[in-house]
Amino acid sequence: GHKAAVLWFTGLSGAGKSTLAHAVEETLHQLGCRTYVLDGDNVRHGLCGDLGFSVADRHENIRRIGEVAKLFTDAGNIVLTAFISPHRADRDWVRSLHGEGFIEIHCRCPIEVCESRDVKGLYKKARAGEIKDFTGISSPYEEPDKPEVVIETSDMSLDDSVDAVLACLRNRKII
Ligand code: GGZ
Repeated sequence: GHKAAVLWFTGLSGAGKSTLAHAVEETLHQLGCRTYVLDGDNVRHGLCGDLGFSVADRHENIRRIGEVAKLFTDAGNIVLTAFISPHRADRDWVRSLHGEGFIEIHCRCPIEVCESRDVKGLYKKARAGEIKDFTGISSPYEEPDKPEVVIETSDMSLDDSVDAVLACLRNRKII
């Protein structure tokens, strides 16, 4: 068996949050854990389809995700969330909602690296002024003060990153 928990991945666009969350989920599955990943693909189109990227909308986005994650943990799951969640106050609010099962994982990556990858071409558009309030360019990212895990996603392999997250879960007796 395993305990319920929220693995809250935070970091810039292109830092690798979703990739790491899905890789951790894969490993947790192999261990027999019940999991669910919440990310932009399954949340920003539906549940949060009415929200944009203003401070107020990001706040509401994170609030809803925090509450949905609570429903999943109430059902015994390990929930993995992959959202920029740039505001410390919003992340801290989710932390207080979840208590000790909340694991904040900072996917740290220099913006130069995210921007050079620019998988979706969004940084280029943001620089050109075609997207406003873009995190790291024209909207802030507040780094976590005391995240449970920091992953340097530009330096570390995906396998090593997964191992680091799993080590934290073992330490805390979640798995
Ligand atoms: C940041 C934006 C923006 C703006 C669209 N700022 O790389 P992506 O494409 O797939 O990830 C980004 C995603 C961020 O949504 P989140 O729900 O994670 O944001 S937050 O937690 O701040 O509410 C990016 C895309 O949406 N995107 N416009 N202005 N990212």
